[in-house]
Amino acid sequence: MKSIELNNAILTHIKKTKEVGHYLWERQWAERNGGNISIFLEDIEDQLPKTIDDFRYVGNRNFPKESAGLSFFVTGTGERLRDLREPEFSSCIIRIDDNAAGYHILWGGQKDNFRPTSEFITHLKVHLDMKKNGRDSKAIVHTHPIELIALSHHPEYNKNRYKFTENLWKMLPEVRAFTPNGIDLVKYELPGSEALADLTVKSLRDHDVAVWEKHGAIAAGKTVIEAFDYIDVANKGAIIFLKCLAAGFEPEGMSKKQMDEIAAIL
Ligand code: 2HA
Ligand code: ZN
Repeated sequence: MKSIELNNAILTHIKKTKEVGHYLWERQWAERNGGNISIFLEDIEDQLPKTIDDFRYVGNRNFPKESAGLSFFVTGTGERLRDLREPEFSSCIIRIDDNAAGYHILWGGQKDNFRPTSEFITHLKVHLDMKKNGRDSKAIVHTHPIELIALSHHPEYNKNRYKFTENLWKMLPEVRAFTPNGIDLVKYELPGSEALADLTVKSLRDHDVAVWEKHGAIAAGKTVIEAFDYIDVANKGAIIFLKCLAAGFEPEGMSKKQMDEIAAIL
């Protein structure tokens, strides 16, 4: 199968993606094929051979028109993030064609019927929105963090997006400081759907983490490590919150004054 040579920048991205895949598995946030990762490779154009017609092509897609010609590193559907030890089998680099009607697989995906993640439409729409808004967050991580998901089942707190962030921020100064734009709760939608993609785009415009009700969390960062960190910090808030509830008391939480003090030094 034809494949491009990877430059150092892409090799570094893949190394960090493997590192994060390992963390997700260790955390039990990546059961079976749970979770997916993508990176917008804005600068790959100069790596491409003159003609890419003889690279594997997958058509009959209907991507947003603005995605024409863009390239992405993305994990595969049905693939285990723990298998990122062998990324050429479980992930790929694709370039969307000039009509946004399909893509060429430029590297990886070395398996029959390999396809990018089932959540690709969400990844793609978030990448396009970040690009449009001049945001420098080119890496996206979706995973299944246990405590954030558990809290999204809470019959009271899953009704109030503001309370959701507030409760997590109040658990630990670090949560307030390192998710300064908050942790949003996105109402349940079918995994892989356009509806979920559209709600996620809106949510990540002004939050650091979007929690998908009863499903998982997604964040974007300059690197996959930064995207992972947002979710990790948010989940720490959920761990503390749930531990207090499990011990039989509602956590007191930091006061408004204490939180405002932190906000003032950010
Ligand atoms: O990759 O996590 O949301 C499988 C999923 C779907
Ligand atoms: Zn998922």
